[in-house]
Amino acid sequence: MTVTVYGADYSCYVRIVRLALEEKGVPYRLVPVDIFAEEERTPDYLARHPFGKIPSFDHDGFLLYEASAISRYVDAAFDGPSLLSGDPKTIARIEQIISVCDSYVYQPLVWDVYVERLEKAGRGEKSDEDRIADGLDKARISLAAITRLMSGKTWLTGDDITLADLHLAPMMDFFLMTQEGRRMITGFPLLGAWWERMRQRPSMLATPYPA
Ligand SMILES: N[C@@H](CCC(=O)N[C@@H](CS)C(=O)NCC(=O)O)C(=O)O
Repeated sequence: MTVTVYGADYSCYVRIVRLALEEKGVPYRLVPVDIFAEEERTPDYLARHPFGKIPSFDHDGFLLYEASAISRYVDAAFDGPSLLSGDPKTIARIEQIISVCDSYVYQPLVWDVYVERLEKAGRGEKSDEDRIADGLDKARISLAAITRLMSGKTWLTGDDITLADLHLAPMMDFFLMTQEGRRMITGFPLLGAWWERMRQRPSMLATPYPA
């Protein structure tokens, strides 16, 4: 049985898939693909992912792309604790949070705030302050929305960790590397407590972003 993830350890969406594999205890190989390097968008890679993104996934010749499809597949195809179970309302919440992350969390937290504030500065480029301010406004709406959906639970949707937690955590990790992110989360204590639990999960510790 061979499971291969194609992608980079710096990628949020690659990490979502790796977290699912780690939580299920599935051994896998990470084949590095630096998708931002033009020369790595080879015809071979585009055959795995026609939209030229990471991750892509291969389980004994079964090819898949799109992180949420991959992590659902990993959950269903392998033994280990279920990451998508519960009554219909709980499952709907898990699906809702995953969709909220893709639609309203990823762009502001990762691109508008983290990349603009830290990654660009690291490359010696000037940050776009308007974009950061707009990203922070959107981030505040996202954190408030997720806090309301959590409604006092240990993990995002209840007592068990699910694909919803694994989707949000890699985005939150980037956001909380910024000073603005750390300041903002103090206004959302429930989410702050969730992050303290989440960041110490062995799956998170096993998949750190490169320093
Ligand atoms: N919808 C895709 C999103 C994947 C994605 O955006 N990956 C980023 C890295 S975190 C990427 O490949 N970006 C390359 C690009 O946009 O050119 C999924 O769920 O897997």
